[in-house]
Amino acid sequence: MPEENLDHIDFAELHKKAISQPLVTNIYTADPSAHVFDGKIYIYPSHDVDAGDAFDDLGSHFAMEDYHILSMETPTDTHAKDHGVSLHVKDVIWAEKQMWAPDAAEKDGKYYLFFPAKDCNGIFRIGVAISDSPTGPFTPEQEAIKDSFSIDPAVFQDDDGSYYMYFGGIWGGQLQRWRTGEFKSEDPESPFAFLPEENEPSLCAKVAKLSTDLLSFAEPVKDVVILDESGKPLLQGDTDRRFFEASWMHQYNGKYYFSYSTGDTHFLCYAIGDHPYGPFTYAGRILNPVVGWTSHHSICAFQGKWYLFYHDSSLSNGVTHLRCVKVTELHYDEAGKIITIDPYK
Ligand code: FUB
Repeated sequence: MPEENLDHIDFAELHKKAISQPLVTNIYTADPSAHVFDGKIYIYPSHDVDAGDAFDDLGSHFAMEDYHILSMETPTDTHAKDHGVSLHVKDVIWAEKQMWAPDAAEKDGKYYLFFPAKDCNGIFRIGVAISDSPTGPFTPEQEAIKDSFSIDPAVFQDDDGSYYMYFGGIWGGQLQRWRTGEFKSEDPESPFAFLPEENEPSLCAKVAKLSTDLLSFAEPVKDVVILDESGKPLLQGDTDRRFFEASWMHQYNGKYYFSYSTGDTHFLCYAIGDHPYGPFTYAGRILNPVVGWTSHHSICAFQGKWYLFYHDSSLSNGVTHLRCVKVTELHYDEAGKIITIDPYK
């Protein structure tokens, strides 16, 4: 992920054109996972910091150490409340660094924070921490979720009360290193080793049903297959459409919408299926590229309207790893297609 050349961007103009503004400005935030708990919006973001690490394709410059939870009375508020540190990496025994994009779920009055971090071997795992409050503080489990790997957990509650975790990310997210079911540690400096060829089916996000206590996988992980219009899996070379990272799942009119980032082509896209496991058929773009290399999101309904929570790097005038979370309304057409959003008018 090369450091971007920002010389061509007029940031004063960009701020004016932005369709929405940062929800908090006291800290840098990213990867917003939004949920409605007890009638209020809670946002579970990454907390971006500048730790001085050099830019690289592995994302070493994303050196986050803790999580802050944000809340809003309604998505039309211009600012969110920052509830302070809810979990720090120093309190997670199994984790060493890089607290990347989290998500949360509620069950029976308890709140579960799911988060990826690198362990002391430099391998991304996914952990879980529990609280009586949606804003924490969260108490982490002693070990990462058994058989978890890679990044970007997104936990979806289905109508029947089952919970599913979607996860994974390529390049720095290490998904390609798990293709055989075991972690490949050779050639550790290259994020491109072990990727499929361009004409092979693309790497898939992963999904697993969670156990009833939400602390483990209830089954072996499965691929989240995305098909093209002719029913064939998207290819690795189809970089405008294939999965890269940042999974999310929501339901609309009885269909399951799996959404994700295309990473190096910077789109948020979605695919529609009839079951939480898919398969899903590619359906289009949700958000065109934002300022900053990464794009990440969540989709959440509130009082009959739908909202896209997303981020860009506008608050830092374009610094890739210093981002800010935002929200905008999202619309569907009559056929259930999401109308593509331009982040700057
Ligand atoms: O915030 C670190 C990483 O950047 C996330 O895990 C990715 O989804 C991307 O947003």
